[in-house]
Amino acid sequence: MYFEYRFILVSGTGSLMNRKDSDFVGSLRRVVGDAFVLEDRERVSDYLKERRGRFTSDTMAVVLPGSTDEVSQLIKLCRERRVPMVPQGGNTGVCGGAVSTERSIIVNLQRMNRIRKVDRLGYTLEAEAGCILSNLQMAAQDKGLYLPLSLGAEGSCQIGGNLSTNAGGVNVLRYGNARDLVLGVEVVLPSGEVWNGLNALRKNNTGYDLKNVFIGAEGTLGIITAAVLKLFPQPVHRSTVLIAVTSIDSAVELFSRTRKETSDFASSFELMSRICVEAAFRNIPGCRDFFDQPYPWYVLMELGDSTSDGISKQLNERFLEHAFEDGLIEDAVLASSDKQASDMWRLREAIVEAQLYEGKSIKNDVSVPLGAIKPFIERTVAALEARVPGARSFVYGHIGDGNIHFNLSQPRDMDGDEFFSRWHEMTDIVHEITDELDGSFSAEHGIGLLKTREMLRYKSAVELGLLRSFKAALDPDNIMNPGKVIPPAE
Ligand code: FAD
Ligand code: 2HG
Ligand code: ZN
Repeated sequence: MYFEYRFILVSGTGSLMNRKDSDFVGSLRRVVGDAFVLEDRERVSDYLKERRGRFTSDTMAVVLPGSTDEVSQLIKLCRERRVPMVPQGGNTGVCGGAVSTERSIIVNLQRMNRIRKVDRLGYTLEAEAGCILSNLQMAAQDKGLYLPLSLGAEGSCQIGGNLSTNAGGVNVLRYGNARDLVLGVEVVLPSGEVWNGLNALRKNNTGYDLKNVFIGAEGTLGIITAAVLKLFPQPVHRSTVLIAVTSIDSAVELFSRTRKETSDFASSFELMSRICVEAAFRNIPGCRDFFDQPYPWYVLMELGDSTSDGISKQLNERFLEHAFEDGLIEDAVLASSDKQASDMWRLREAIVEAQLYEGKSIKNDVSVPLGAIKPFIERTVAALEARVPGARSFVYGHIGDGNIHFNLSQPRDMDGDEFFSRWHEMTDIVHEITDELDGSFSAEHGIGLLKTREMLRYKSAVELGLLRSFKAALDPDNIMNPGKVIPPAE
């Protein structure tokens, strides 16, 4: 047994740590250097934050390695001493995947932030896992290229975290999610061995596609230390439009039409319900209405191209004209400047923060086939209203991908803790309807600690068995982000 229950007070931290823990932390210091092992409670507090206030996080130490070799040495030490480790990027994940226990160490990749190469001819970028997503976008842009992965947290999330959660975002429609943007990865396995899978090839048909085992694994199978990403031509012309519609049917029909009429040029097709934009107007400075009357639903659509003449605007105008003629659109504002387009995006992205001001919230991130979006929303709103009268459904999301964020805010007259005590009752309603409509209970945010219960419920025994065998084969000592993604056997 590794832990010895003779506690000492670690100077200046206010936390209790036994002698062996402190020897262990000393060995971590020898790998990365004293400055890069954080124990002081104040300094570690940011790494322990959990956005939803749903889980409590603690740690023996936060370790900041500077190279793949240091990650490898850290893992070997942890394996030898059976100390669990929690890989961490920008800590913006929303499913508790980067939450740690007091006997685990957090390995945050922030120092591994070198962009190794931007290949203008091959349209690829190679970077270390700790690079902030928006820095990679800018590095591509500096070379006239485009990294399409884009999400509200892009100023603080790391590419390693994006790949580990297989993040989606607002451009999935045209460019795919994080998984689709990866050509190669470098991973340090739970054995400490380094797998260098950093190829930049578009075609490499040599057996199992191992990189995909690590993408979306949420740090349970190893630590991603670098990746080669696909780049695209930088869209130099964009056409952004905010459309008001009266029904979900119209929004879905519009989406189907835009694919054909704009020749699949749409990169984003986002849905927002009135309650979401009202919360943004109320709570987030600078958000304003673009129409002179309220509408129940809004669609934010963007087209982009890199042709010399710029065809997006023309395609968009023609599409809108036809849709008006056919009575699918109530009103629309076509952005006439970059500023107006970014104000429209600000409104969309403000919804996440705006909901924080509306009391406690329970978030669901589901996907259903496009034809099932309307019945999904209608059935779920009705079932929830019947079960928890007054619960407010914030419905928005990436409907071009069939991905709905069905977020509930506490009834105005209900205590927040009472609302939270009914968490499973409400999420079960959402997930049962999703399942009946052949959807997924987690479309883009992953599983983390938050949805292991759903894994047990909705994944078949065969699938759970496969997941457990992967985990056991790669991480027999269960030191790599234990408790996340894979539910314990019943
Ligand atoms: P973290 O939160 O630090 O970690 C997430 C998981 O990945 C954890 O399990 C962690 O252990 C693991 N991990 C992190 N780095 C590594 C690594 N190098 N190797 C192995 N495992 C690792 N998500 C979407 O999909 N679409 C959105 O549109 C979207 N919008 C968002 C908007 C806001 C405002 C916020 C706060 C979040 C949003 N998210 C969205 C959630 C999204 O999953 C994360 O923002 C992002 O992908 C996580 O990256 P991170 O670096 O913060 O990872
Ligand atoms: C978005 O689409 C993100 O804005 C975050 O996926 C959603 O926090 C959320 O519910
Ligand atoms: Zn989203």
